[in-house]
Amino acid sequence: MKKLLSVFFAITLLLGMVFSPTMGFASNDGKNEYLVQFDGKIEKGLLKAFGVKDQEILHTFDLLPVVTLKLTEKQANALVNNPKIKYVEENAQVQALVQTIPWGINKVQSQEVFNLGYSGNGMKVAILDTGIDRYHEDLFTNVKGGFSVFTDSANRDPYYDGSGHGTHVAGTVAAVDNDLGVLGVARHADLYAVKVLNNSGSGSYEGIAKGIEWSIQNGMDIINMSLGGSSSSAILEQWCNLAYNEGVLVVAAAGNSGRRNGRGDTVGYPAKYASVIAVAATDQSDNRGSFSSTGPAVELSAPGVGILSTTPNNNYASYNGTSMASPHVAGVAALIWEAKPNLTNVQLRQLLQQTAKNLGDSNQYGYGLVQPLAAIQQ
Ligand SMILES: [Ca+2]
Repeated sequence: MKKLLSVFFAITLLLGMVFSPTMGFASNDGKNEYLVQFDGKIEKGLLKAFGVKDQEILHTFDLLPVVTLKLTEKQANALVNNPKIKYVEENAQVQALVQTIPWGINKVQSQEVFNLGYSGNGMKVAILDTGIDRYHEDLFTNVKGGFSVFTDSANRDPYYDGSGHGTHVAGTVAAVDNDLGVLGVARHADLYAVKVLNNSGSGSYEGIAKGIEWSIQNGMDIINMSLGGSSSSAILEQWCNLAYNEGVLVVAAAGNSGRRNGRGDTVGYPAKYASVIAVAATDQSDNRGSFSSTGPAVELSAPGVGILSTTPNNNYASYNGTSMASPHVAGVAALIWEAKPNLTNVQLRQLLQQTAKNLGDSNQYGYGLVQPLAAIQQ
């Protein structure tokens, strides 16, 4: 029987942010603002001949023969064809390019660690998920490779993410530091799209095993699995153990089956295996997300409520889930490992535990919130 897994998210799509393209200044008299450059000196008489009134000459520049004019499209087209006019350009609106830093990035001390000189350089992080949109404006410089376990035409491309889940997870690990979009925890880490879930967010234990095998064979440092199922598999556990014994740090979402009262053992697989770090989700006040799975296997906590990150086609959205928490830990691990390259994966894991901020009930929070600053300074 093929056991089906599903992604640990899908609770709420809080908001979609689309950065709109630039627009000209439109006005209600059918005229728009244009920048007009003369070939030679400014000739206001020429403008008058084209029907431009004095009050429609909005500005005259000093250093170049350029004027700002209010023109109809017809006037603009006519001016373009005059030999005394060099350029006619619409005065396009320039938008301030702004990069939003999602709250979770500061919560896990990414900027403080960056200021010490660490940003995940040289660390290879495999995102075992629905694929990564490698053409995303805020990811493409960091996506360095990929592999799909599927052979059908809809799912065989690891860089096609029909779900958006994998692209979101990837952005939390390593969205690029530029003037747009968001910022990842480890802004210079290398991302690898290992597509083990199809465009509907489903996959099999066999597929995950293939993804883990690829990750080992291709020298991945960290595996992030923001996925899981409720049934155990001895074979999947062996694959996780194999990766761990080969020196890979294996991080997974604890699951979104938590009860509101925080009781019970609801951690899914593979997070529940001893070789895998199970990550719980917290909010901005360091409280457990009410959905976050609980139990003795929970090892670390990270932001997972209202997490803004990348989604396909240059979009951004805010999701909830332990799927969003796990990549915060994967990113933090990349930062620490870059700073302390001689640590084994077992030592790195111990350091993550020892330096986490205690948040209370270990069944809900494990050792607590990951805090790389103390780990790096230790
Ligand atoms: Ca960015």
